[in-house]
Amino acid sequence: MKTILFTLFVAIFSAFVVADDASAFNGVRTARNYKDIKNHNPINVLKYSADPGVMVYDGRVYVYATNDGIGENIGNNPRDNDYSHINTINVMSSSDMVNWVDHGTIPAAGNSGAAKWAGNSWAPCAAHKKINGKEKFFLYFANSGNGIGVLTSDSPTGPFVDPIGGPLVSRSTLNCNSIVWLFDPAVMVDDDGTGYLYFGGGVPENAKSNPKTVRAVKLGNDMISLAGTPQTIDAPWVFEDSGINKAGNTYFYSYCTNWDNGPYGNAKIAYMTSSSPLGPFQYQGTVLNNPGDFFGTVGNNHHTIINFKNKWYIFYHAEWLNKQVFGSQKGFRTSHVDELPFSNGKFGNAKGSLTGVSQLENVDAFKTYYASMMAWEGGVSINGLGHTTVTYNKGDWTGVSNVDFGNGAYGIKVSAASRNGAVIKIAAGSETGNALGYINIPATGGTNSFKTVTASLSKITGVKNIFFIASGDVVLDTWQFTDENGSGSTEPINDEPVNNDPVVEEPVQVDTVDEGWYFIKNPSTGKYLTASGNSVPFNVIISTGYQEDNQKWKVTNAGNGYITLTSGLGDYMLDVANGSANNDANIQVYSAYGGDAQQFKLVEYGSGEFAIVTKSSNDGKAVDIANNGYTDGTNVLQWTNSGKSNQIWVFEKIGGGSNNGGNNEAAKCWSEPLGYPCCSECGYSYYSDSDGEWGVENDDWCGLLPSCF
Ligand SMILES: *[C@@H]1O[C@H](CO)[C@@H](O)[C@H](O)[C@H]1NC(C)=O
Ligand SMILES: CC(=O)N[C@H]1CO[C@H](CO)[C@@H](O)[C@@H]1O
Repeated sequence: MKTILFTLFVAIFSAFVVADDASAFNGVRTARNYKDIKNHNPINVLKYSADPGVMVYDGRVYVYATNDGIGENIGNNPRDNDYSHINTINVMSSSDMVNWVDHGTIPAAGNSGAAKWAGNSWAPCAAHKKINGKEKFFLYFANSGNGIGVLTSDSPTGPFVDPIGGPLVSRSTLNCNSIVWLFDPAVMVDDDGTGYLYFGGGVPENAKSNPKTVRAVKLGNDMISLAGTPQTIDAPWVFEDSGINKAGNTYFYSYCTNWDNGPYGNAKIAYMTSSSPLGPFQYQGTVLNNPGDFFGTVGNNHHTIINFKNKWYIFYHAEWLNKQVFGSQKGFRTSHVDELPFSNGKFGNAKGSLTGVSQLENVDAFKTYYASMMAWEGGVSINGLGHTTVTYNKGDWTGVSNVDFGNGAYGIKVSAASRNGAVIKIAAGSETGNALGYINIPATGGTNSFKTVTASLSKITGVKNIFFIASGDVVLDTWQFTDENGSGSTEPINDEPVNNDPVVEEPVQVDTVDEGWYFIKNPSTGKYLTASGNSVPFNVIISTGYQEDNQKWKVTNAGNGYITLTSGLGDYMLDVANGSANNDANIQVYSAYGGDAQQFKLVEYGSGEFAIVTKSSNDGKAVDIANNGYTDGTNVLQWTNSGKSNQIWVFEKIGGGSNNGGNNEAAKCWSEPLGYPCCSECGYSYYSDSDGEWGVENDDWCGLLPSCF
C-alpha cells in the first residue's frame, strides 16, 4: 500500500512538473516563420545577406555576404536600401548545405571595422592557403565601387585584421584606372598554390557589348599583394560579379551580364572558359537567369559557384524574403543555393528555387552542436563572432533539419543562460509541432552565465526535424541529445575551429571619460548625433558626418559619473526636454546650465561602444534613434535603455586621432575622372546614360553612386 501510494505520488508529481513546463507556453505565440519547413532557401532568414562569396574549407562551406540588414536595425518600414552604409560582412557555414551555423557579422570597414580606410565592405569573397605551414584565411571585399581590400585571419570566422592598411587594388593599379566599378572580387587558389584575383565591372559609354571592365591578376605568394599587371577579360555584355572555378585543367570565369538587352539576356550569370587562369577566355553560355525569372523579384544578380562533396552548386541572392516582409522590393537581399548541372565539361542552367538543395547528411543527435546551427528560425538573434550563441525572447524559435536519433534519445543536455529563467520546448516537425519534452532553464545569474542543464524526454527515434521554442528570454550555446544511459558523444563541436568563448555583452558603467571634443557616431547606421534647426531649443537628429560645429560635442565630467555634452554651436548643452523621465521625451540642445536634464552617464557595451543614459530618467533611459531609423534627419529621443544598436554610440575624438569621423573615402566622387555624377540626395537620384535607361527599372543602382556630402 505504501509503495503504491508513493508511486502514485511520483506519477502525479512528475505529471504536474510537465504540465507546469507546458503551461509556460500558454498564450505564447511563435515568431513568424518566413521559410516554410519544406524549403531550404533562403539559407538564413535572420539576416539580409547579399552577394554570397563562398569558400570550401575542411568539409564545410563558408558563406561571406554583404550585410544588407545593418544588424536588426532596418525596422518595419525601411526606406530602400542604398548600400552606402554597409561596412560589415555576415558569415555562416554548413557541412550539410541545409543546416547553417550563423557565425555572426565581421566588422570589416569603417571606424569600427578592420579596414578603417574603407567606407564600405561589399561583395566579399574568401580563400584559404597554407603559408609557412599554417592555414591562413583571406577575405577580399569592395570598398563600394572604389577598390578592393583584403583582410586576414587564422580562422575562417575571424577575427580579421587588415594586413596592408589600404586597398590591394585601386584605380592607380596598372590597367585599372578606366574600370567603371572597381569592385566584386572573386578569388581562387590554384592546385599549385598560386592565388588569382578577378574583379571589376560597369559599362562605359558605347561599350555595351564589350565593356572590357573586368580584370584577372596573379596574387603574390602572401595573397595580400599583386604579382603582375591585371589582364583585361573581354567578357561579352559584362556588368559586374566575377566568379572563378577550375574543373580538370579548365578555368571557368563567370559573371553577370548587363541590362542593355544583349543576346545573353539582362543580368543573367554567364560563363567563359580558358586553359589559363588569366585567359584569354571563350564565351560558353549562361548558367542562371535573373532572380526575377524564379521569384518575381527582378534585381541585380550575384553568384558564386562551388564544388562540394562532388556536387556543383550555385549560390546567388534574391529579394524574395524582402518582398514577403515589406510587401515590395526595397533592395534587401538574402542568399540562396541551388544545384548547378555539370556534364562533359560544361555547366548547364541552374534553376532558382525556394525548395533549394537536399541535405547531404543527417545531424547525429548525440553529438554537440551550436544552437546557432539552424535550417529555420523565427525571431532569434545571434551573439558573438565565430562561436556564437542564440538569444531567444518569448516565442522565438530555431529548427534543425534531419536529426538522426539512432537507437533512441531519452534526454537532452544544453548549455544555456537566462536572467530570470525560461522553459525551452523541444518539438518535432515544425515550430508548432508536438512537444517531445521541455527543458526548464533556471535563472543562471545573467545572460552571460552559461550552465549545463539536462532534461529527460520520452524516447525519441528516427530522423526528425527538431525545433527549440522559448517561453521567455534565454540564451542557448550548445545542445546534445543523450541516450538511455544519459550519455552522448564526446567529440568536439562540429569540425570547425572554436576561436572564442561565448560572450553576450553586459553593460559596464564607465566612471571617468576623457574630457574633450568628440563626434558622436551610431556605428550601426554610421550617422552622427547632430543639432539641427536655427534657434533654441535645437532639435537633435542623426545625420551623415560632415564635421561641422553642430556635430561637435564637448564631454565634461560633472561628478558622480555624470557628464555634460556641450554643443559646438556655443553655450548650449544636450538636454532632455523638460527634464522628463518618460519614454519619447525629446532629446534637444538647450541653453547650458548643467542641471539634471543636461547630465548623462556612459554605459559601455563592448569596447568603445556606449549607451548615453539620462539622469532625468534616473539612468533608466538612453539617447535613442527613433524607430530604429537610419536616414538623415531621423529624430533622437529618450527610450528605455536596452543596449540595442539604435542606442549605441562611439566617441570619435576630434583632432586626437587619425580619423575624425566623416566618411572621407565615400566623400570622394569615384565618378572622377569618369564624369558620373554623385547622387544629389545621398542615394535617391539616379544616374542614367544618354539613353536614360540605366537604373530606371531598379533604384538599387543608385546605391552604386557615391553619396554627396
Ligand atoms: C547503456 O549501458 C549499458 C550497460 O553498460 C550498455 O549495455 C548499453 O549498450 C548502453 N547503451 C548505449 C546506447 O550505449
Ligand atoms: C509638456 C511640457 O511641459 N512641455 C514643454 C517642454 O518645454 C518646452 C520648451 O523647452 C515647452 O515648449 C513645452 O511646452
